[in-house]
This record gives sequence, C-alpha cells and structure tokens, in this order.
Amino acid sequence: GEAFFPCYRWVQGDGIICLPEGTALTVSDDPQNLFKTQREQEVEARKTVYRWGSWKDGLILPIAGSSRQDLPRDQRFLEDKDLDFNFSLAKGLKDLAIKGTLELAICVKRLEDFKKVLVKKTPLAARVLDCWKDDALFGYQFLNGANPMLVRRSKSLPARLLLSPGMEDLQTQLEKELQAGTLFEADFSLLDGIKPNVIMFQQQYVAAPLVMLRLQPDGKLLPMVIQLQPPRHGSPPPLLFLPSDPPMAWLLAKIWVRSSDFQVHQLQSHLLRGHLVAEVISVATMRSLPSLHPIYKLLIPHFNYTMEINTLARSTLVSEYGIFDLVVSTGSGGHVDILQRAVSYLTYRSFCPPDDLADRGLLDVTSCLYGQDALRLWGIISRYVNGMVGLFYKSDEAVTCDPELQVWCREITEIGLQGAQDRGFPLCLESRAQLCHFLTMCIFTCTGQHASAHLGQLDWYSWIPNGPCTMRKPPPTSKDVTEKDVVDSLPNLQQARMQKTIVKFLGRHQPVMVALGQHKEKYFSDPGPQAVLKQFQEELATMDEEIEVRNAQLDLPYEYLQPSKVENSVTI
Ligand code: OYP
Ligand code: FE2
Repeated sequence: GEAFFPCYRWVQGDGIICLPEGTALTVSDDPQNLFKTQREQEVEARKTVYRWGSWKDGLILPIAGSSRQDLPRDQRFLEDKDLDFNFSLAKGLKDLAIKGTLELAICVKRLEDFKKVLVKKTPLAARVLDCWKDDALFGYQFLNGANPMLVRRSKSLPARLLLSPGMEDLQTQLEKELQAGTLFEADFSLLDGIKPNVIMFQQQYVAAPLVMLRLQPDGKLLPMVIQLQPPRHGSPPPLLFLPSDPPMAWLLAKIWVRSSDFQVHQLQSHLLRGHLVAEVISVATMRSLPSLHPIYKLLIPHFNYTMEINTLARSTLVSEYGIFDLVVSTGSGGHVDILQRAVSYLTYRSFCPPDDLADRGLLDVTSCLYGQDALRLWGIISRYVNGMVGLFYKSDEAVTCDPELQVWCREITEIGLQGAQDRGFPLCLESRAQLCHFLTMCIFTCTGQHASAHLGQLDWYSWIPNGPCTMRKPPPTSKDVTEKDVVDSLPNLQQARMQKTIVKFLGRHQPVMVALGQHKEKYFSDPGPQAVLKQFQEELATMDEEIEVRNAQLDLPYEYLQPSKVENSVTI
C-alpha cells in the first residue's frame, strides 16, 4: 500500500523548503533541530490514530477496533486485495452451501470417504493422500510440515512418560537413542486440561499427546511411542501406543497427534507467533517512529495489510460463533486459553532461528529443511539490516542516543508484548549489534516466521485425517480399535467441509502478493540504502534458485521459506 508521508519542511531565507520524501534522518542527523517539532507532532498524531486495543486479557495487544471499518485508512486493503479477499471467501462459502444441500445424503463410513471433501490437490497434498499412514511421513511433518516449531531433541526422558512393567524393551530403546543423541520429542502439554468445545450439542474432545521419535542416520524421523494424555494422579498410567500395535490402534493414536498438532499449529505457531506478533511490531512502529526515521522506512513494507487481516481473524475466525467455535475442538474458549498459555512461551530466543534451532537441538539436523532454510533466510535478512543500520548509525552511541528508537523498542517489548522483558526481549538497545539483531527478528517474524506456519496448510490439511480440526470421540483407552471407531472420531461431513473451505481459502494462491524484498515503493531516495536493498534482492534471488534446484532433487520438496513464496508482510 501507499504509506502516508507528510512533508517535512523548514524555512530558509524567505522560502519554505520541503524535504524530499525519501530522506531518512535520525534525531542526531538534525543537530539544529529543524525537524524536532514536526517529528514530535507526527508521532503524537499517529498515537491518536493507532491506538492499542485489547482483545482478551492476558494476550499481547492488537490494534484498537472491532471491525475493518474501524482501522486507520492507510491500513485498509486496497481495491484489488479487497475484491480478491471478499470474492474468494464468498465463492468458498457459496460452494459450501451448495454442496451442503446437494450432498445431504452422503455419509462418511470409511476413511476413503473423506476423498469426497478433498481440495484440488497440490503435488504434496497428493503424496499425503497416498502415504499419510506411513510412520515416515508422520515423523517428517515434525521437521518440515505445517508446524516445524514443536519438535526438539530430548535431553532426558520426559517425566510424563511413565513406562509400566513390561515396557523394558521400549525403555532400553529410548535410552539407547538418548545416549546417541538421536532421541526427539513432540510434547503437546500446552493442550493439557483445555476445555473441549461442544458443537451442535455434541461433545468434542481434546488430548495432550507426547510423541517420542528417533532420528535415523538417513535423516528420517520415526515415531517410537505415543502417549495421548499425561498421567493423572490416582489414575492408572496412560496407555502407550507403539508402531507394533494393531494397525488401526496405532493409526488412531497418530491421528490424535495430528489433530493436536492442528490446534497448536494454528493457534500458537500461526496465529500468535505469526499474525499477532507481527501486528504488535506494526502498531508499535506506527506509534513511535516518525516517517522521517530510517528504521520506519526500513520496516514499513513488512506491515502491509497485517492489521486488517488480523482484525478479520479476530472478528470471524476466533470470535464468538466464529469458525473455531463452529468446527474446531478447541473452540468456544479453549482456544483463548491456549493463546494465553502460549504467551508465556514467547521468548526472544524462540523468534530468532539461530537461537531457537540451537535450543531445540536442530542446528545440525540436515533433514530439517525448515531449519536450514530459516537459518539461511535469517542470515540474508541480517546482512540487509546490517547494511542499512551501518548507513544510519556510525557508532553504538548513535544507537543509545536515538530517543525515538529507544521508545520504539520499549513500546514493542513492554506494551505490545505485555512485559516480554521477562522473556528476554530488550527494553532498550545498547549497540548497533543489538539493534541489528532486534530488527532482523522483526523482519523475519513478519515474513519467514509467518510463511513457514502459513504455507503448509493446503498441503498438509487438505486430507482431513492428516489434520482433523476436531475429534468427536475421547482418546482410545484400549487397543481394540476398528475403522468405524476411527471414522467416528474424525470430523463429521459438515466439519470436514468447513475445514476444507477455510484451508482452501487461506492456502490458495494469492493473486495480490508482494514477495519478500520486492516492494515497489521507494522509501529511500539516497543511493546508499537503494544499493543495500538491491544486494538483499540479489541474495534472495540466489537462495530462491538454489532452493528450486535442491527441491527438484528431493523426494518431498520444502518450499515454505523459498523467498519468492514468502510474502513481504503478513497479509493472509
Ligand atoms: C479471515 O468464514 C481470515 O467469515 C480467514 O485469518 C478466514 C476468514 C476471515 C473467513 C471466516 C469466515 C484470515 C488470518 C489468520 C490466521 C491464523 C489462524 C488461522 C487458523 C485457520 C483455522 C482453520 C480452521 C479450519 C476449520
Ligand atoms: Fe496466515
């Protein structure tokens, strides 16, 4: 979108001179304070237009306003985006209504019947349909699927994993992998105790599984055991499911994990860590930096449309009677509890892939393509940011002495993120290096972080049993499981259709899209910053080509951090 830039002017002789729009100045670049008042006025005016709102207690802050009409004019979708969004959504809902009435007679009796609600397939979605029962594809998704944010290398056997007598073999295998450093875990404890939804008078169910996996020398991650619920005091230890169990029992356990991953992925990784954190950075920047500021000019392309898409999500997706309440097992309040719990895991390190992957023991896992690509993209963004910061800050003191920059940083950490200094976020920036790290995190969050959580939806959730939005039976308490038990546990036809409609809508090709670093607006008129941007674009192009080549040689391509597919901001 076109950002609004007021004219900065000053009096010279008897004329008034206007600064060219693309001029970037920090406060100390203006020792005569020619623009001091204008800067202050612009920020004051912005603070009245961009006000923090509150959606739910205990969450990070959104922009004020409950509908898209309440948003500042500069933040609204332009006509092309608006038409595409409304039209695609209307078409999806219309198809849903028509099919819903034409096919009333259809019922789902076999797992195969879910093919009746299949989206036009991507190549990867076709593979999911063929191989979704394979343990290898189940394990693969933790590294390179829709949600690569949960799995971590085990440092010890998780306390919740109670191995009853008779499980000595498993115990030995787990310990062997642990010793070898090849034991991994995906723990969904975030969902423990979450109140499940009731949909059309029918109770839905939520579990909080733990999956232990082993990494093979060939890079495959394979499940060893699934525990669907944490142990309860006074109850017998929860059943453990094994690959050697009767196939339907093992399949149902894996489906429970996939449904849990759907919840954690959409709420924690996608909505909270992608959409809502990007919004905090956007609102804080609009509230604290004048348009003359170089960091404002650097960041502004990464905020386009974020406030409107998030306002839409709050008013239709996670609202009362919204999509979550209608068809998702954690809807009707549980989803808000999950978001609130997830806030305490918003650590600074977890937003910086070099730190996050180190903490999760994934740095040297070359089959984690998400991790490899995230590191590379982080590096490219970091060099871009370093180039820009180097042009405008000649010393660490220049950073510490930029009052606007310091207020901006504090606005993000303390206000927008509601006290994230307790989670390692900075309250002030003490050096150029700290500033660069923080800015890299900001840009990565608004681009790669969201892309890696958004772009997998169509591939992995088109086949409903691979990512069911709800479960209609409690987790199994015996290994005596039939196909009917599995089908009765999965979403019903209406729920499956709604999942298909929303996933198709969110995952469809975006006709109105600006790729990372490809914005056309010239926010800087000087050749210096323009050269730094050009270098950024060249590095992105190289990465893009190399991923293309790599993916052509792979059995399963990983595309979600390919620069030409990553949007320049969170817009969908
Ligand atoms: C906004 O039917 C957005 O009116 C998507 O969300 C869909 C709508 C409105 C239409 C709702 C309607 C944009 C942005 C976002 C996000 C993150 C969370 C995504 C969760 C997706 C859940 C899919 C649920 C399937 C059953
Ligand atoms: Fe998204």
